[in-house]
Amino acid sequence: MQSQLLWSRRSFLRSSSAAAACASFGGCTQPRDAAKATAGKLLKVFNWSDYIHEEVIPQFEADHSCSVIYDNYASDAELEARLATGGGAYDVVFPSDRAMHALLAKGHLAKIDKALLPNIRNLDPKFLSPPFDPGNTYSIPYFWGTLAVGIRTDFISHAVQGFEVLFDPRNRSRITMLDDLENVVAAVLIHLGLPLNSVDPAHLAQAERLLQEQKPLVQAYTSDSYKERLITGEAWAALGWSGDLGQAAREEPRVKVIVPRTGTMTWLDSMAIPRAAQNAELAHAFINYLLDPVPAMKNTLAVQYATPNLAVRERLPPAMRQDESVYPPAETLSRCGWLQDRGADIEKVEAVWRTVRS
Ligand code: SPD
Repeated sequence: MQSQLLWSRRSFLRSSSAAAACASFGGCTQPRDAAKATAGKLLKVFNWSDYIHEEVIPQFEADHSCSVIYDNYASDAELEARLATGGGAYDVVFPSDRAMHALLAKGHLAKIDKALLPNIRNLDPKFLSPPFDPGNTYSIPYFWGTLAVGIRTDFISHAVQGFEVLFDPRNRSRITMLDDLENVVAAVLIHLGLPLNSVDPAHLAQAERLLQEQKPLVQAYTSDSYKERLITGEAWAALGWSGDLGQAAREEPRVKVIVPRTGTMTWLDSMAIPRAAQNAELAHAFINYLLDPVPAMKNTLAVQYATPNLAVRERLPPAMRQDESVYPPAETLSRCGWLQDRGADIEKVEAVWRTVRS
């Protein structure tokens, strides 16, 4: 069957060096039997925007003689809401470590059959069996990254250390913040020198005060358009995720990505199969394909996030392997932290966000 694209809300990336870099792997390693079994089927994928190379889906369709519907989202909250209502009936989704807690607690994910994922051997063991999913029963690592800051160096020429630039009145109406309560509150707590997972009412009150003071400086709370705003110069400083900021810097060299040396939040997005998936077999084939070094290299070069795929990382062009905005030095990472599941206390963080966004 020819590639039958049923795209909706596509968000693909191209990277010029991908083809050359992939040649070194000598082609894809997809089991032939798997391709036969999935022929003529439909796969529904729900992924973050700008999180895949533009050739990867068409190539998977061609290899497996199947069709893919590929939809995008911009926040964990959107994914959680979609799975809660059963909308979309997706076969593969990409929750962050934080969302995994919520989705597992609500029973929204299906177990993964690792026997169907021979390419799992390409993953760096240090990303396997994360605390939120011991034994990778429900999730397989996709990319990891940091909460970072992007600036336009032509408008902000002084030295920037990290989050402080987001609260600088000189950048009034030129600042964008993620539209994501946990990420924003974590950034503010870190900036204030407080634990990023704190639910101490005094700490949260400080965070709320600062966010209220910052409000007149903020151009937009957005989890997807900040990349474009930095590229055009409409925004001068943005709180964002490292790879999206890296994509902006690739397009516009006056964008600089800063991973705060004081430490920041790290996160890991994984591939998972919803319990309501209609085609678990094809979902496994797709996950296995994304673990294959050829598509995984294309994706890594395109998205500018850090790969947990060792087979890819070892072959990255040195400039990217050594890029500290993608792979921060161990010293910076030692000061970083992950979002924790705060149980019912999350309501206190949500209350801060409600007040700020009202
Ligand atoms: N454009 C892809 C963005 C992926 C960001 N995932 C980050 C999750 C942090 N909670």
